[in-house]
Amino acid sequence: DRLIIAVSETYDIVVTIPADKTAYEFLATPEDRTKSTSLYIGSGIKQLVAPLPKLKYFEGMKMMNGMMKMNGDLDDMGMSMSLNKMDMNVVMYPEITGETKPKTNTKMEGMKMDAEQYNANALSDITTLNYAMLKSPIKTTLPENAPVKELKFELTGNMNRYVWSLDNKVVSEADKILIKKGENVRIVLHNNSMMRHPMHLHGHDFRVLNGQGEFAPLKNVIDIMPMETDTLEFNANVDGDWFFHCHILYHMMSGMGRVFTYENQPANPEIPNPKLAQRKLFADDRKFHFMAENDFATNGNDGEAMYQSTRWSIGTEWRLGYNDMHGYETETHIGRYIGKMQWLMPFIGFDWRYRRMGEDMQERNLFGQNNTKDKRAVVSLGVNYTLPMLIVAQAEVFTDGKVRLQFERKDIPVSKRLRMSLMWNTDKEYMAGLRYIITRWGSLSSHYDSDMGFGAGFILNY
Ligand SMILES: [Cu+2]
Repeated sequence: DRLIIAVSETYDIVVTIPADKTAYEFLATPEDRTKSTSLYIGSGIKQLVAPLPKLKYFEGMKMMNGMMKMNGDLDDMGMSMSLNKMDMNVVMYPEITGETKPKTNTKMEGMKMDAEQYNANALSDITTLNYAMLKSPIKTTLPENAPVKELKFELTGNMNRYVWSLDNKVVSEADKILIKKGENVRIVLHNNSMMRHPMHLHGHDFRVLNGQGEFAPLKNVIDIMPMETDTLEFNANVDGDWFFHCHILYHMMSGMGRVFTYENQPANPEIPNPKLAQRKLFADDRKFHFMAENDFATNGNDGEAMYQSTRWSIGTEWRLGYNDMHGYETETHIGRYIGKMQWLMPFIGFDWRYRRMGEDMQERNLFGQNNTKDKRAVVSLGVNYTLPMLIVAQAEVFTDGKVRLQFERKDIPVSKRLRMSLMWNTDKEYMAGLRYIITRWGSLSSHYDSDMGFGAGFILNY
């Protein structure tokens, strides 16, 4: 059997030890399967478990690429998923779907492919335990006749920018959720993001409505897979401000949570300064993060640095040639991401360039505008829009009257380690590049660039 335990989830498991002089291996491994630990249950001859095979990450990436609809919502193909019964990640688990392509299992015949291709228990003889199988040994029903408050949350996020939220709002952008003492609170959660989120509520155990009726299990963490909808309920019976959040700490820090608070409750003596406490909580998702990379190439240095938060972006790109003819160029954009999917980013920009062209050389852009100045320092207004296939379209108007349209797609996965980038703009500049990822922080690169020609180098990234 397999049991997938989410971050911060806890289980007490009762194991029956067979009385046949055999020690059975109990193997635990993190989800990325890089390490493992085992203990042996029973005494006698050790019965070993085969180590779990490596995940098929590339299959997982292809699966995720097919999941999103044009408006950014996830496409559940008409399956109503809940309680971990279907798991898109099975495409990455070789023990379920085989080493290379999905196993053609006799069990599959006659089943509707769409609905069952992610049902681990239909695909394999291994049993994958899920929430629908949990049952409380005692009745867990809530007080009858209590008023019911229903709350709905959509788990939202942006894989590209690593923004995580509820209903597209981070903690510091949302109000506290007011609940009344005595009422039964029902929470419906739908995961419209591409990652699993173990949602955790402080101060209460909630019932997971999993089809077990009066014996619904009590938990305080529920792991919700992409496209799943789950319903929880609890009786509001403990005063306080209680954090409800994704327990993947990176997601929590980026703002995936809410504070539940009781109406008209007495002041909490443990929080003498509520304003300060709130400011500290909000500081988490208001933090900026820094990224930078530079390609040390035979034809120059090519790089960028970004300083970004949930909504804001300050970014600089540079191209520094090794001589005046190639020139030196930087573009800085300060913008704000707009909308649920953050596909739109209006920005103000600052461009600076120095180069020395030959005396008779003139450049003309696609709109017939001349481009003669060797020194150029201009301010701009512009907008980025992310098109399908993650192509970023950029329109920019500069203070010297120039207009530029640009299309760029970075990081096209060609194979596991090979990435391609393409760029073209109306200044008739273009670039095509390949990078081969060696480690997390370094890649080999080669690119062709209309300004600086062919180059090969090494990209360092932070
Ligand atoms: Cu999360």
